[in-house]
Amino acid sequence: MKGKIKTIQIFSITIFSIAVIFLMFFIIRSSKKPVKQTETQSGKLILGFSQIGSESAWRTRNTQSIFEAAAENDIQILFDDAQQKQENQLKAIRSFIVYQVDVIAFVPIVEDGWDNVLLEAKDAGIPVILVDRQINADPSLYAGFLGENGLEEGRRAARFLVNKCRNMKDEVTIFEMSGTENSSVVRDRAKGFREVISEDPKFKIVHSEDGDFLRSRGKEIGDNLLTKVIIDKSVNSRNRLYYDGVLIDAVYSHNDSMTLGLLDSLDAHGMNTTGTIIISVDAEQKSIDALTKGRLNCVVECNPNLGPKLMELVKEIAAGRPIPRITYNNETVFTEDDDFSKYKPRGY
Ligand code: GYE
Repeated sequence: MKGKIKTIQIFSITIFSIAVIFLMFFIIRSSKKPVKQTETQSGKLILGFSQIGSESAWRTRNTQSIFEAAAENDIQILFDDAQQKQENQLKAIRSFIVYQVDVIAFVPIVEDGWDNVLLEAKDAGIPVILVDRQINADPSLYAGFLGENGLEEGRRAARFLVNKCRNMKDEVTIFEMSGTENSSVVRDRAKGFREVISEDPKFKIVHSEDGDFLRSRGKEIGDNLLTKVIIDKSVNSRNRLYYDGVLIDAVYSHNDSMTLGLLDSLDAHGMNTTGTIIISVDAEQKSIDALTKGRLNCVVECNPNLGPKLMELVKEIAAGRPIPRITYNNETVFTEDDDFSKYKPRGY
């Protein structure tokens, strides 16, 4: 009997001490507040970054610039490539909120449809920075914008054309290749360009075609134009472009990828359109090379290197300090009149 009591005592003491250990464990655990894992674990800031995709050399360089600058600033990036789909960006931003990143930055592929997800970020207390493109939304839903001044880029393209055609009395016909529909950058590049050419009625945009910022689309547009030229025997010139039988004096392309696509098409048809003025935007190396070879007349720079400035803004906002509503990147214009020997490698 004594033995049995002893066993029961030992057994109950063991159970009791295990229970105590468990209890202590839970008390310790529950006393710990679920803090953002950044500060405690790595002490690093975490930036959730949603990129729209990799549709152009410009975009690829833009992404690289952000990763390089994050590494230099010891900022951890949660990165998402949305493959050109807004719904993927919305999903990515929601996952950043769940993860409780310190700051969210994203390139809005189009202008509309962001209010709800940005409200969720605001409710979660996570500041948001717009990168490269702008949106139509309640301004209180994001802290600021960093990127290009698309309006000024459009104006610069037009100013080159106006100057180039200053001695031309007759009508100047323009064929426009525009980028991703409903994106702020297309809205602004189109508006800035029209603002300047509208000062002289001789400038006429005969057609505007959406090439979605893609080289493949640029080639398609070129092929369509050229096929028409070849079929339509009425037009006798093989170094000029025509749209619906109308001679095109100038092409205004919203990005280099589409422009290079158009040059691909001209090459494929054995045509060199030295007679057509071609103006492009971005200034990637391949288009600067085409400019120096006389295949383009003007390239308006859009600077993809937004990384360093973005990390500055991320650190400011994470420290609870305000950032400017708008921060434009520095940009220039390259033209056929430049001293090409002064050109530096573009890096993209
Ligand atoms: O011009 C183009 C890219 O948003 C400014 O997007 C950017 C544009 C750039 O696809 O190459």
